[in-house]
Amino acid sequence: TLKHYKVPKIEDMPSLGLPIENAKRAAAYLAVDENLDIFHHRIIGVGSGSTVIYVAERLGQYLKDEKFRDYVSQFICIATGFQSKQLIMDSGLQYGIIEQHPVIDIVFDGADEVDPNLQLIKGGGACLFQEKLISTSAKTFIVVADSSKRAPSKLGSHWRKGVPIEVVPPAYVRVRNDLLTKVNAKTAVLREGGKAKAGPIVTDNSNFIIDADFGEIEDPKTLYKEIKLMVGVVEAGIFVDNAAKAYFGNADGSVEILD
Ligand code: ABF
Repeated sequence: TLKHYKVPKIEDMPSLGLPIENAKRAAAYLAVDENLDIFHHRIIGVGSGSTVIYVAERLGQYLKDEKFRDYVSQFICIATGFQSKQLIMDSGLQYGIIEQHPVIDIVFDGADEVDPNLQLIKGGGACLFQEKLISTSAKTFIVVADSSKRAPSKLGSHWRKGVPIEVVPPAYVRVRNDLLTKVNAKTAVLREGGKAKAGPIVTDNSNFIIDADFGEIEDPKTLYKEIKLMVGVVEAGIFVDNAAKAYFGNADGSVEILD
């Protein structure tokens, strides 16, 4: 269900003057305010992307607030990649590793596309493996995004870059062929790196990313299983079954909540 707009009561929410940043910040702040149980949660997952920056910012504000400091300073924050590890440390929060904390109380992460059933495409930032590991290790997984990420109906109708798939490097040609011939991808492209396009992007796990376009995806769960079974595939950026809620921010600071 999609609930009505809510305007977050955030006194200290500065306006950056950039509508998209206001949208991301509103979603992130409200998601944290409504879902983080400061007194009982202890292991917190911090995802990747530009919206999660504001999740870390909000956690940092709680850390500075003397009413909450004693609790928030005890949080152990688990990252989904290099960027989120930096965010955690820059906010003054304690960083921990999933090997030591395999059960996470709550995770906040972004998405590239969210359908009305809370199914997601993720991995535009190439962190999908750790995002999958952490979101499926969390008791509660909350998505934060700007409202452009909302797919009106089926996944694949909206995010034009296809499904990101992490592959072990020597298998990339094989996986690309399998995607085209076995699961009818329209295109399957090795993601190239950086501005200079100097070779493939290399993930935090030293793997490559293939972006496979399927157009509108009829059955995300089945497609996910088919891709996962391909030799050389580490993870696919289709997330089904585990997001509890999604917060979509708008430029005016209002937020839509899907749960
Ligand atoms: C991560 O960052 C990804 O799975 C997704 O690709 C991206 C979303 O980023 P943003 O919040 O910048 O739109 O969460």
